[in-house]
Amino acid sequence: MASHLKNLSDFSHTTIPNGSAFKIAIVVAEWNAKITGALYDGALKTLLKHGVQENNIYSVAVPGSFELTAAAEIFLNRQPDLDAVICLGCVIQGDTKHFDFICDAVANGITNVGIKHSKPVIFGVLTTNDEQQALDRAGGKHGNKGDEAAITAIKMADFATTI
Ligand code: DLZ
Repeated sequence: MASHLKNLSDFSHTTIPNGSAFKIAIVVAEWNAKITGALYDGALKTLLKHGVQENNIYSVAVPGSFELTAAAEIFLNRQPDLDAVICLGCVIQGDTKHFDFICDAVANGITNVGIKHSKPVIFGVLTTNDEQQALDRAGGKHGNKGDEAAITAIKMADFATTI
């Protein structure tokens, strides 16, 4: 059960829970595969580092980031015992409005799937102006957003099962 926090500092730097009890799916978009592959490697390594068992991690690929929403929805329908779904993609700005449509659709779609199933569905989608910005966030100078997505999944799975 939730308890009252003693002071404001309890909000900062919460420890990362042990993930050994959780079943987590990772859905990876194939578009910009060099980048999404690096996000995937980071997410997988981080889940394992925090105790998620290898046989409780389910990985699938979908063609593009637009498909992440449907894949998360299908996953949670077929496997309702999942504790979280991590969606990984990379959308790079081009000359047309495609970027805006995909980013809006996947952000709203992932949000709605999570609410519908009352499960954490994690937005691990890079939305960048160019490839270099994406590389910088997929194991480059700004870290790996796949790692962050994995930590968020564990924290939210813990939240959902202990609140
Ligand atoms: C079509 C398209 C374009 C132009 N750009 C990207 C992108 O930068 N990143 C990405 O993940 N996917 C892209 N796609 C593919 C769409 O996500 C989707 O797969 C197609 O529109 C088919 O539904």
